[in-house]
Amino acid sequence: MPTALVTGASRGIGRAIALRLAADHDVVAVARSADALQALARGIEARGGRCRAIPLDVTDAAAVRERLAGVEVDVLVNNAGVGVMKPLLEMAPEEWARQLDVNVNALYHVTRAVLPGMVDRGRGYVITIGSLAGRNTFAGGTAYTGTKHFVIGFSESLMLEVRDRGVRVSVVMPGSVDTDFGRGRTGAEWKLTADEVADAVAYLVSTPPHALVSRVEMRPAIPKK
Ligand code: NJP
Repeated sequence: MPTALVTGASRGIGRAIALRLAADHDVVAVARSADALQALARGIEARGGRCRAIPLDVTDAAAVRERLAGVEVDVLVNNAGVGVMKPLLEMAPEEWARQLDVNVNALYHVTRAVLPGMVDRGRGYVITIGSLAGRNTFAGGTAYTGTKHFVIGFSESLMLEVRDRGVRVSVVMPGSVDTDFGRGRTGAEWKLTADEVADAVAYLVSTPPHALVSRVEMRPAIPKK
């Protein structure tokens, strides 16, 4: 069974991706909330799957190196992310730094930890959850949209670096998804669901090794009410 490591698997989109990939992968679930990860692991195991919970702050470079050392990963889903939507003039230094640390710097820490193994084995898949905010802008988005623009540059450059070494790289860019992210869950029918984003990830993983869908943009298809 191949192994899929999902960051931010304690809730929201990451949890949905972990549950979806568990049907045909051993899951390695990463986030800071140990209890939520244990609950996820129990849920996956109750369905006959396998899940290893690794409580970890992905912004802690040393901890990422130490905890992920020796973990063989076939599919990495860089999903952990935070968003503080407020004007620059109101944004505290900690809010700015946290968004860059989780959405940008952690991509280096986590990907750098597992990519060498993929390259050595000549196969692997790195999927990063970006956002339509990675090509749009809005007031209140200086940090968040900036980080998600970065995600596209990161993902598509990495794709060109490793695609001829058997490793595929894709970015999934959803619009609004009904999770606890940012301003929080609304139950609004027009929003995408976390399961729909998980479907897109599962689709990418299911594509044949010689085919690479490197960018997926997805948006709600029903109008806002
Ligand atoms: O967010 P949420 P989503 N170390 O808040 C984890 C993008 N996106 O699922 O550590 C490790 O429910 C946190 O775990 P914990 C978005 O930019 C979303 O909606 O236990 N993990 C939790 O599992 C992000 O990249 C929307 O608190 C850390 C997870 O991240 C991805 O989708 C739209 C961490 C966040 O769960 C998932 O967002 C869009 C750390 N330091 C893109 N800090 C949307 N929801 O509308 C956080 O276009 N996490």
